[in-house]
Amino acid sequence: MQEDNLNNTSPEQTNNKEPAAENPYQLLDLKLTRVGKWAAGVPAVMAAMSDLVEEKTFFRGNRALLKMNQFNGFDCPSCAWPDPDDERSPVGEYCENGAKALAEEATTKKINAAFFQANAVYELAKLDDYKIGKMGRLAEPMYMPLGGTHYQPISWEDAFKKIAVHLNQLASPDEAAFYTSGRTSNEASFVYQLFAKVYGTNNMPDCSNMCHETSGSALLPTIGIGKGTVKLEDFYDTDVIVIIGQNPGTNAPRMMSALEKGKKKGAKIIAINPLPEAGLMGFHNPQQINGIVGSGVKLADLYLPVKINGDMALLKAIELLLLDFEKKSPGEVLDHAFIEEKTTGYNAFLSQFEKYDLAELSRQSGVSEADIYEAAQMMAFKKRIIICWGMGLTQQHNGVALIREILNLLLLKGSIGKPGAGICPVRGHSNVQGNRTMLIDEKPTDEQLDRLQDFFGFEPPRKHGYDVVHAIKAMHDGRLKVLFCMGGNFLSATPDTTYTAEAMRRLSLTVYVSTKLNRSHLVHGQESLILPTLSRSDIDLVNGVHQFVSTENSMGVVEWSRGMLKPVSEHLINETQIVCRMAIATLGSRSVINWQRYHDSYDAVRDDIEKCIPGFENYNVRIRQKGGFYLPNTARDGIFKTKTFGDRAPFTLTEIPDNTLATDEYLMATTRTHDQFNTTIYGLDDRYRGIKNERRVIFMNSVDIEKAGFSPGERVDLFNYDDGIERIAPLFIIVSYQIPERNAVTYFPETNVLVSINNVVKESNMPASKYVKIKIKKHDPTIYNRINQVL
Ligand SMILES: Nc1nc2c(c(=O)[nH]1)N[C@H]1C(S)=C(S)[C@@H](COP(=O)(O)OP(=O)(O)OC[C@H]3O[C@@H](n4cnc5c(=O)[nH]c(N)nc54)[C@H](O)[C@@H]3O)O[C@H]1N2
Ligand SMILES: Nc1nc2c(c(=O)[nH]1)N[C@H]1C(S)=C(S)[C@@H](COP(=O)(O)OP(=O)(O)OC[C@H]3O[C@@H](n4cnc5c(=O)[nH]c(N)nc54)[C@H](O)[C@@H]3O)O[C@H]1N2
Ligand SMILES: [Mo]
Repeated sequence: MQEDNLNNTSPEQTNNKEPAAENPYQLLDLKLTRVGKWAAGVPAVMAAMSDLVEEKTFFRGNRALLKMNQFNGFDCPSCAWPDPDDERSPVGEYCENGAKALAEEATTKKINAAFFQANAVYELAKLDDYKIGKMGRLAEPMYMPLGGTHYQPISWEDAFKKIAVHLNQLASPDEAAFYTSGRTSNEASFVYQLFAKVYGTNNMPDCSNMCHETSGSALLPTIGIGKGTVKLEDFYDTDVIVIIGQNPGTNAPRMMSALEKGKKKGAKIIAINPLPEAGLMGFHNPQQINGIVGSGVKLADLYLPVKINGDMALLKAIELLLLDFEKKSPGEVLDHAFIEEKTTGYNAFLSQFEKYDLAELSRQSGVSEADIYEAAQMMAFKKRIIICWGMGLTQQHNGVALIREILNLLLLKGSIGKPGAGICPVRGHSNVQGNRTMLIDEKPTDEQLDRLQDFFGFEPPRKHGYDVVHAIKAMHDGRLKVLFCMGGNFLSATPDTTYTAEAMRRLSLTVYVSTKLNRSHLVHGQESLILPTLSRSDIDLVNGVHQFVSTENSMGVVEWSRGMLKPVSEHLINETQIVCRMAIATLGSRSVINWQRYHDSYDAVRDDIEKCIPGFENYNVRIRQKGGFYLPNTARDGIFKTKTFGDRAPFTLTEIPDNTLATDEYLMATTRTHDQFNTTIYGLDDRYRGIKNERRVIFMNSVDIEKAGFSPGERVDLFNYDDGIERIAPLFIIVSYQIPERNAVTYFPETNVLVSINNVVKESNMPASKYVKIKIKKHDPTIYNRINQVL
């Protein structure tokens, strides 16, 4: 390993016997720059290009960029924002962060057996995630034997045999779990879930369990579908767009073009966020020359600086005012015909407002009465409202209730299920929505299972399986023994890092199908396999035929995707083939399914998806049509087919949470920088928030900094005490920022160590990683001794 890599190791972590589960506790060299008021523009173009140069893939990468998100190209591996149905920019239908994602996988650097022979896992774990990711693409299958210190090469054949031996010796199939991150294609996902079910378990935790599970839990019982209802074109002709708990400038940058277009047609934008994110405030469209050099467009007409978890009070305050306006202008604010015909529970909903008072709601939300009034005014006499949300809501302990409150608001206005109106949960991973549609779900419904049973003639397991949080607990107490991961970075993405690392080390086998090395490979089970695979931009040849896969975006469009880069190694095989070969090795003659047929052709997979999942009629024909096809969405058409409420959407009664903090406590949200994709760290800056070259920062309000006797730039340690356990994240730098008092923001995965495994969202069981109670103390250089004790 190179010298400079070792220099980044913190001495304290080298004392541990196990490979470090966390990034080195070491600071880089923080520089503060101006906080951005605009997103994209020239710096974004420059940043995108510089990542390609750094990854030594400029020409390869640029050629690929021109194909990304084009009708005949491949789907961007970054976010799930849809591509325009009609025209696509010939210069490039991508954004800065899409280009970074591509640079990350298009790199020609690779790591193979010689690399693993030269570097013990223990040594690799001393590097930070940024350096680990920059090592290059995984180039051949690797195996860690029991008690081993180095991964060693293994043939594909032997790797599948090892998996088969482990899976077949378990006392029950429920001792294995099959995780999915959200990049896996529809074809691979379908085959993967089918394998798990034929093998005998519904233990299919997935990244949704940390992402939009909350949205699904809120919506499925209330509108009959767990997805959003709007299309891209709805943004182009609407009255009001609300963006709450989401940072589009960084995490869905192509959404900005849609917002710009809507805005030009007269839509007003309201942004609700504890941070004044650059991407909410303004936008320079890098795809238009005047956007690169000109003054850009102002986006948010109104910015509401809500406190962390103050959203419930804010939403109720807006509703209170709407009801008040309605009294003054009867029939002009609420849509009574809609309420009468399509909803239920209106009277009970109304009666709760007797107990609410605007001044109190304003105090609880942190937003001034005047601002709340303005927001309510902007919506009161408009009929078409779109509400978008992201992790700022779904990762709150009351996230399900929050999303139902959004629905309450739209039901009052009759603003769902018609053009220019509705809900838009902005999905994360590029095919996370497709994974669910393909039945990657720990709680499949009986109808879904019946269809599989009828078509394939096997009896799928009916018992619900483990989600992410349940899986970690089951690993910890020995109920799970094998964890198979289709992509992702299970250790770093999940909460309570110390606990989760313990849990993972107890497994008898961990298997990772991955494109890049990450920390989960280093904190592994007793035996471990790394299976390298093709990425979305790679050419996927099966029996000499250039294959394409399909994905579903955030708005339910299924579209094809065909890679065009030469793979970095001849040892890479695609995810579908990995599953089929694992199935053949594990199930042998026990299986009624012809895995070889799927192995040899994605068309065969699509033919069978069509038979088992509604909405995919004529899949192989329609997927070849320009732009793909929309999946059916009853709620979009204004039909709410719910189990409990018939054809009506219910108003839900929700509570305002009590967010009282102890005098030295703060409420912390963990979030993303502009330079990462989840646990993949592209760079060490967070340009729009004015941070350069550091990730161990904590954003605090200047009043809090002063009250606590700290100063900006000071080094502190962070603590969480949920469940009576001390959790420590050492060595962070205070950055004074425009954030509500008693709130703090840090980046994940570094602060996942502070999120208790029991701090979950009610009903969806997601980690509440944007609602973490912390204490902040001056940095104590002896703190590391205490961490070692905890470990
Ligand atoms: N470049 C890039 N793109 C990505 C990703 C990435 O990591 N990098 N990740 C992908 C994935 S998997 C996902 S799920 C999405 C995530 O995209 P987002 O949903 O935008 O996720 P975050 O950045 O975690 O946080 C969103 C916002 O929530 C705000 N927030 C925090 N607490 C609260 C609160 O109590 N109330 C309100 N109203 N707001 C709050 C934060 O200030 C932040 O602006 O992006 C996807 N796209
Ligand atoms: N504290 C905190 N924790 C969070 C969040 C938060 O906001 N705060 N956000 C949560 C959210 S929204 C999500 S979605 C999860 C994300 O959790 P994951 O999806 O598990 O994590 P990623 O970092 O996206 O996974 C990155 C890894 O995926 C592999 N990979 C990339 N592309 C491919 C591919 O095409 N095929 C295969 N097989 N592997 C590939 C690479 O090896 C890479 O290292 O994290 C969650 N964790
Ligand atoms: Mo996500």
